[in-house]
Amino acid sequence: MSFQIIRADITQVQVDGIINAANSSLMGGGGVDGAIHRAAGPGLLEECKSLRGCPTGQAKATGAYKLPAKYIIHTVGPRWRDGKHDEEILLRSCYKESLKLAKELGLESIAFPLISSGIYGYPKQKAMEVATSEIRKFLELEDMMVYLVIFDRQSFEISEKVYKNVKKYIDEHYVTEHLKKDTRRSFKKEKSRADKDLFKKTTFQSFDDSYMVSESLNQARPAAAGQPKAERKLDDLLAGIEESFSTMLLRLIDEKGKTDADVYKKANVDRRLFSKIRNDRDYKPSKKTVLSFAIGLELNLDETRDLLMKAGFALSHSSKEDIVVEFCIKEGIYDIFEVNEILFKFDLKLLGV
Ligand code: AR6
Repeated sequence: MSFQIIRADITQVQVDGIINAANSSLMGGGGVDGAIHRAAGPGLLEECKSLRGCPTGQAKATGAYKLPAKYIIHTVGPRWRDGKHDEEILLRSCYKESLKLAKELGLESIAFPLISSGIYGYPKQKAMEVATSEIRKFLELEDMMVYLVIFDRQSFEISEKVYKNVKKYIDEHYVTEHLKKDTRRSFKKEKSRADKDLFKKTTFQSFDDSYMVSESLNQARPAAAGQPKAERKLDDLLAGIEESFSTMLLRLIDEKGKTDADVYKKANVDRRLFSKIRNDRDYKPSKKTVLSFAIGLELNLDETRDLLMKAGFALSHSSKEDIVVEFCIKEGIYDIFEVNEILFKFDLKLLGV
């Protein structure tokens, strides 16, 4: 394997080259820079002085002194301002330049911290995307062992208890490849049973309730005045069936008393994507996007299934991502970064766009 994300203190990782998230003076600082200087000893600062700084997005190498490595590559990440000041270009450049230098130095293994994601304030998820995409791009052409070292407890650590519970939940629910067909068949059966139940339930309820409560749609709507009850409820039912993903999403936002921005931010979905969905009644989202909204809207499992169904998807027990999201919803974990931490911990695809 040539790329691994690990959780460790970078000064303890046994590699040929350690990348330092430095500042442009190269004179040491806090965070990982401080830790590397402390572990390497004063000789490092002496050599850094002779380098006379380093511009943002560039990289320079020194010896590793007391660290168990051959070199330290110092790179200067951008400070995050608002994402509109070339932060991404500069951060990508840090990875590109460090990887290029490591190759020139003939290093076979290197370890990166998550550059700029600490004191420089680059949003961690975005920093992670930049790091992983640049490292992967490099490894498509080159042969090197690259570690991305995640250290920060607050953003990526999940408690042992949560880890055990998620693992147990996955073990209990994960359906392996050879069982998939059966699941699909039973899903179809379940779905047609659910459809029949929904029909029974709504027709039955429509005659004696003043609220039509559809278990599948999981919503309660007040009856409109001046319309015969049964007719009203049939209208509601048909409206429910015809509702598209986009319409249902917007309705849920209203019903939950949230603003659009609350929801797409909480779902970690890009504003432009959200406005596309808002403007296109028939927008076909990816499953990941639907699940991100389910978390952003704090939907329960039934609501999540309904929203997925509107987009032509279902929660599947042959997908570990789905099982983890199901676990989080059941446990009321609606912080998308927490959900992503768990997904990350299990080496699964993260939510959000
Ligand atoms: N091992 C691995 N990762 C670490 C370690 C460690 N020992 N310590 C911190 N991290 P930061 P920046 C993580 O703040 O954002 C310095 O003062 C940390 O959790 O070290 O690029 C420099 O001199 C975070 O995820 O670097 C600059 O002035 C990541 O490393 C400025 O900070 C980067 O956090 C650079 O800020």
